[in-house]
Amino acid sequence: MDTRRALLDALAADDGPVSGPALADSLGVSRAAVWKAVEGLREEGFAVESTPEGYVAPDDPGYSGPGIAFGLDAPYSVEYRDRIASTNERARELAADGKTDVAVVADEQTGSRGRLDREWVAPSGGVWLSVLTRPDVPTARAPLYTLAAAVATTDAAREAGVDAKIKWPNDVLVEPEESAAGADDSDSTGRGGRKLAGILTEMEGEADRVGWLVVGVGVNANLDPETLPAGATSLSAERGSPVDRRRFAATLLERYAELTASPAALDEVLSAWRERASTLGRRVRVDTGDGVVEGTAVDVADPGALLIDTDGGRRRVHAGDCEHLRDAE
Ligand code: BT5
Repeated sequence: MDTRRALLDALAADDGPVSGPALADSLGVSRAAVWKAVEGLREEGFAVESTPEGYVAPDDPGYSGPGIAFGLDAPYSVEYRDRIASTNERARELAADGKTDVAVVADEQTGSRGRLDREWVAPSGGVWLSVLTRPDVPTARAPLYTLAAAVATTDAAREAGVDAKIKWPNDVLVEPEESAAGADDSDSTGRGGRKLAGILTEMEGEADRVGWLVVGVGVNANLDPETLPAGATSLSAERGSPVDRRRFAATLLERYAELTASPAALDEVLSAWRERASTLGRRVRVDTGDGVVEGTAVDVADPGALLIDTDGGRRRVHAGDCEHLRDAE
C-alpha cells in the first residue's frame, strides 16, 4: 500500500514518463515491487500507461482509491468502495483494527446514518467519505473537527462554483435566493436552505484524550434532488452540470487536513467557521433533546457551542437540531 502511494506521488510530481528503474531507485524498493504496485493500481482502476520511456499517469485518474490519492496533499491513505453499508461503520472497523489516517470513500452507501441514527440517503453519484484519525487532543476539543469538516466541505463546494454556507452545527446548505419582496417560498422546511451535505462525527475517548475520531461527510454531488429527501439539493443541480468528484473529494480532504494539522491550526477553525456561517445573526430554535432554546444566534464559542440570546438571557447550546426561523416568527 505504501509503495502504491509513493508511486502515485512520484507520478504526480512528474509530467513526463518515469522509468521503472528510476522509480525503484527513488522509492527504495525493487523493480519487481514497482511492477507489482503498478499492477495493483491498474486492478483498482487507475490506468497507469507503459511507454518505452517509462510509466505515465492516466489523463483522467478517475474516481477510485488511487484516483483520489493521486497528487493528494493530505496525509491519508484512501480506501475506496463502489458500494458499502456505511463509510463511518467501515472507518470504525479500521479504528478497532488499530488503523489511523485513512479516508474511506464510497460511490454508494446502503446503510448510512445521520445523527441520532436517522437514515442518510446515499445513492451512487454522491461523495460519501469518512476520515479516521487519532488526534492527540483533549476529548472536549473533538467538536472542532466537525466544524473543520463543515468549513472544508463549504470551501470545496465554493471551488466547484456553489455558494454553500454552514448551518450550525453540521449542515452545509445553499440558501434560497431572496425574491424582490424578500419572501422565500423554498424555505418552508425551517432548514434555512436546501441541504447539500451533512456531517456525522463519532469518536472514542480514553480518559481525557481522543482515542480515535471518525468524521463522516455526505455530500450530494452528482444527484438529482428528486431522488433525495425533501429539502435536499446537490452540487450538480446548483451548478447545472456534473462536478468532478475526484477533485471535489481531494479538495475537501486537503482542507480538512490543513484545518486539523496542529493545535494552532485548530485554533483558527472557529473564525473560519464564522466567516462561512449562515446561522449567525438569525433567529433560531434549537431542540437540544433536553428542551427548546429560541432566540437570536449571536456567536459560536469554543469548542463549537452556539450562543443564543433569548428573552431570558444568553444561553450556550452544545448540541441539537437547529431550525432557522423567519424574522417574523
Ligand atoms: C446528518 O445527519 O446530516 C449527517 C449525515 C452524515 C452522512 C455521512 S455519509 C458518509 C458517512 N457515513 C455514514 O453512514 N454517515 C456519514 P442529520 O443532521 O441527523 O440529518 C439527517 C436528516 O437529513 C435525515 O433525517 C433526512 O431528513 C435528511 N437527509 C437524509 N439523506 C439526505 C441527503 N442525501 N441529503 C439531504 N438531506 C438528507
